[in-house]
Amino acid sequence: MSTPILHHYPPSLFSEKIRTLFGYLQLEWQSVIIPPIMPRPHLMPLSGGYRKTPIMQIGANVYCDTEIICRKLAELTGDNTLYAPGFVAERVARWADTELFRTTVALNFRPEALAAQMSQMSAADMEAFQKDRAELSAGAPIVAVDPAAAQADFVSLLASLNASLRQPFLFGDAPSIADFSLYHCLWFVAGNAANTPLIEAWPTVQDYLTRMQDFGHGCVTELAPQAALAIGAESEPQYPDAAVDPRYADTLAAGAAVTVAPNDYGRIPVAGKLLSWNGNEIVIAREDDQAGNIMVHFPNIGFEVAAA
Ligand SMILES: N[C@@H](CCC(=O)N[C@@H](CS)C(=O)NCC(=O)O)C(=O)O
Repeated sequence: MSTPILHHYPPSLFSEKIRTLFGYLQLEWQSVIIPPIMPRPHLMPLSGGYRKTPIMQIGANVYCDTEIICRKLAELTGDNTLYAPGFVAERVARWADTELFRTTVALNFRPEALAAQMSQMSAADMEAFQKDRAELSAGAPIVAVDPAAAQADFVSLLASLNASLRQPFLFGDAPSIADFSLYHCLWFVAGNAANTPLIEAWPTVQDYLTRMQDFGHGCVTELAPQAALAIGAESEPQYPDAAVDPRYADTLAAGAAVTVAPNDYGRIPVAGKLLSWNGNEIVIAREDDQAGNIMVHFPNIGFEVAAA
């Protein structure tokens, strides 16, 4: 197996979910640091236009969205703990990655939290960042929650978590996929100095955060974006095992020209030939001038497939 490559940037919370999973699974990986805003000229040839962060690459196979990245890492390592609690853990993970994520973004948009963040950014960088994120959400704002309501919601979450965590992780002695999704949201909030008083009131939650943080980030080496693109171009993609399941694909058959896009924000369609579609995953094949033959993997959940 070639080493997983993660295209990410340090403050990205969804990237922290994967970095911590690398730590838990004690994996070796290569890190490509991308800019927090577009353009990303060495990454787009690999992803076909998908622009959320992070993106994982294994040779000429490219994984978009942490849902499918986590499944791939569990499969690669033969891990049998992450998905062991089943339905409930998968649904808690989904809730954290969508609803709780939006609450935490709203929380970090409180004036005092924005001021703490902005103190590390120049006015020009802040303006470029806001313009980029407006394009990302394309008229459908990610933050639709009032900051004060987000704070009230978040404090009640902390109180409930603090009172109910009686074991090291949400579903027992080993972490499940739900812990990694909950953790990256808590990490994002805890990383803003304005939120310190919110978190420090809850010792059990703090211990939980420390337990997750102690997994570290695995064994990482740096890689230049150009080198990652060259790896994609030089590698042959690995074909998926699963076929196109008509229960998901409806009228679309293997080989159909399709586009795949997230159904929330950053709805940039990626075009290719449908290879595989099952309950967990959609895979398309692309031919790219710079990256060569690439297979792009998306989760079944949160994405829309259309005939091209
Ligand atoms: N559902 C996606 C969400 C990813 C996401 O929203 N990531 C943020 C960064 S933490 C993002 O893409 N921001 C815009 C960007 O980096 O271009 C996943 O699980 O990977």
